[in-house]
Amino acid sequence: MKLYEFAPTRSIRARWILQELGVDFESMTVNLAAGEHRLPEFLKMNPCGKLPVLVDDDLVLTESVAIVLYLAEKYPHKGLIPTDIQQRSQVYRWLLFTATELEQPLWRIARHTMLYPQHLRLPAEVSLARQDFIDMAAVMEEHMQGCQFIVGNTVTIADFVCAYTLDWANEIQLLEGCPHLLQYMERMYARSSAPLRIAEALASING
Ligand SMILES: N[C@@H](CCC(=O)N[C@@H](CS)C(=O)NCC(=O)O)C(=O)O
Repeated sequence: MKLYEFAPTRSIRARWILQELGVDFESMTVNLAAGEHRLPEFLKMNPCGKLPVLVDDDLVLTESVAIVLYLAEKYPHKGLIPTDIQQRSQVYRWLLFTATELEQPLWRIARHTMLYPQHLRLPAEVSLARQDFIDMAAVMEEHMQGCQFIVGNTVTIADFVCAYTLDWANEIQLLEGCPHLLQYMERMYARSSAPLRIAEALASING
């Protein structure tokens, strides 16, 4: 298997599952800072020009959450996705909640603070997105009270995807009102299989 990745990005989600599964994989760095994701060879794999991409034999898979689901289903004996259909539906729920309700506000903030050209950035979008995140994080904060994992009593893929997303939020001081989420995220990153935190990954590419 090959993972096309760049350290401080959503490719952390895929790397985390691969490390947790203990699966051998080849890391293919695509340097976003150098624009390698816009080269024709990369665009043939992912026409969106985004990371991560997982290649497994003749499967070329994009979308971090799809990659995570694929890996958990490929190695069912590792138990990262429940076999019980109701428990599994809760994993789907929290994966989608994370990708739509938590990550999207974070992405809007990133676009309007760093990614869009200066003249297109809207400060009001940043304030709105921060509040959208805070409102949805409060729901998860409540859910996590007294819980070690998001679904049931064992770790699932929902935990890895969510912990990475909470680390992203923490980078921009959005977890200050969520002590349970902060503790949970730090507990997840204390696992021996955990990847670099975003700040560490950023430091690794900046030398
Ligand atoms: N929904 C996609 C989003 C992927 C994405 O936006 N990746 C970013 C890095 S975190 C990227 O490659 N950005 C390059 C660009 O947008 O030009 C996923 O979860 O895989």
